[in-house]
Amino acid sequence: VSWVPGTDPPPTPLPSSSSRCPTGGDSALSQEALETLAEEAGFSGSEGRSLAFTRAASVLKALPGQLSALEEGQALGSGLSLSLGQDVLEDGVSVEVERVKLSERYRTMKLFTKIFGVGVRTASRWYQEGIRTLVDLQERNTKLTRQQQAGLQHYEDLNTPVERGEAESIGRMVQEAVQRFLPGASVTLAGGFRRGKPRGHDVDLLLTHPEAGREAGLLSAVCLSPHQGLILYQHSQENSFALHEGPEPPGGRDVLDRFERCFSIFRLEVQGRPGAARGWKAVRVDLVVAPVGQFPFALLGWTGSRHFERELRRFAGHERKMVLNSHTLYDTRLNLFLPAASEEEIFQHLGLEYVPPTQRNA
Ligand code: 8DG
Ligand code: MN
Ligand code: MN
Repeated sequence: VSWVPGTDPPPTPLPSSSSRCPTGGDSALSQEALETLAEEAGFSGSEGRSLAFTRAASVLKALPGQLSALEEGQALGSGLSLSLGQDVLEDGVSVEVERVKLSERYRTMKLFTKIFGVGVRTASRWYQEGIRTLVDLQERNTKLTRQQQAGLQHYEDLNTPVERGEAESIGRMVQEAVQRFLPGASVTLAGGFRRGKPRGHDVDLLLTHPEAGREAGLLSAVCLSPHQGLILYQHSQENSFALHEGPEPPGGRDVLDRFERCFSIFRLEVQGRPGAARGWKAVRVDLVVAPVGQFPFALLGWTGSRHFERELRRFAGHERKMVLNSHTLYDTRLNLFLPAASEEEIFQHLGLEYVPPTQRNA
């Protein structure tokens, strides 16, 4: 079975009344427009609508070349029409997207949620309190967590894309530190860079050791050791995954798994940075440690994209009655865990053709 997430045909045919493009006559429907609408829906707490727009955006990305408005509409399906609402359908999507982009709430929410450690809830509360700018935040002595303080302090750097070369340097730095504490341990670049993206918002590194158990505690050694001032901020979390608790992944915001991990900000030396007064840059780094037996699952999970993972897990559940997460794959019909020594084996268990990382960008 060959499967690309987000390209399933729409579950219901378009209603005949909208045999034209569901997005208005002017059809300035772009992936970017849909992503803006997804973001705005997320800011308003409408997760369902947000997901509908995200799905539509990735369907659009997967469609070949230029399509007629009708073909486009059919591919995107009626879920999108419902999410857009009748008034938007009549006025056209581009009008709605412009309205969103200009609205004070959207702009402020975007500004605040780009602070490391600030989610929709906090941003929304600040907006309601009348805070509008980063200067407001500082001047009003708003209560900030340690993470948010670091986020505010390094706001510009952390919102400047990380280049592949920078990610690779950080990978080497961590590799060196890891070798010192635990020879034989390995460091793998995951996230968007593994999917071949030239730049990203952070560096995702996955650590393991070929002998199960040896990896335990590795991260605190790397993150907590006085690391020549290389780490500007970090918060760590111990491994809390136990197989006997069953296959259900944990809940909680921004935590999709229970590996030992460290969310950090590194200080990366950079040479000849144009326009920069200093020779370094703050870079967000996620470090995760997986026992070797769970490594392929962790690698699959931490390679993303988020949308790909969501669709793959949905496929596993709906089509195969299996629970897939970053630790294991569990078959609920056979009542057993399906072990895997590579990502390829996970796809085999799911009855899917292997999807290489560069094709997981949807
Ligand atoms: P970017 O950084 O370039 O923006 O893109 P990315 O690399 O695809 O996004 P990411 O936010 O760094 O996430 C990479 C993958 O990590 C994503 O598919 C989700 C996955 N991931 C887990 N567990 C957890 C977790 O507990 N927290 C977070 N933030 N991400 C997790 O598998
Ligand atoms: Mn990333
Ligand atoms: Mn990350």
